[in-house]
Amino acid sequence: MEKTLVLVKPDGVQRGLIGEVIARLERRGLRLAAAKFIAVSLELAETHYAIHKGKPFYDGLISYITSSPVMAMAWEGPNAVAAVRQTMGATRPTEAAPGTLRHDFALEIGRNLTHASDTVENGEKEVALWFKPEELVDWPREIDRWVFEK
Ligand code: IDP
Ligand code: MG
Repeated sequence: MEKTLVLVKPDGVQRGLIGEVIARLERRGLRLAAAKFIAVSLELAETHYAIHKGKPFYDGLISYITSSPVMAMAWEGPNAVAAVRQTMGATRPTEAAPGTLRHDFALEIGRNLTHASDTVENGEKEVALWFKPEELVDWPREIDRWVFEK
């Protein structure tokens, strides 16, 4: 099953929006596969955001993500990566579509509430970076056949 990494970033945690993010993903029909509430180490932050190293916002991004705990989750389902990106909305909240999390709860690109993997390949890599294999729960959900066609 396709998996994607979701982080409720420090602003979402501080603002009490963990439940809102989870509720929207649950309602969409995605299935939770793993979750943990953690303080992000500098090492993990730098590995996770390695692709952005050298960009003007990199230092601010690293201090943002390590400033307060995050809620890290793996969600799964058919087209999970695309579905979650769509539910999050565009990176810049003022460009995010109404009804998306970033539109509904954020204003600034540097405080945009969530992270979600951007490709299927990165979904696999990021889930493996944030979770040990034994932390992933493979479970049959009673309603799966009413949400997943196959
Ligand atoms: P994404 O989170 O939508 O995948 P990316 O381009 O991968 O967006 O950027 C990672 C994160 O870096 C963004 O979510 C945002 O928090 C931060 N970021 C990206 N561009 C800027 C910027 O121009 N200023 C401040 N922060 C930025
Ligand atoms: Mg990204």
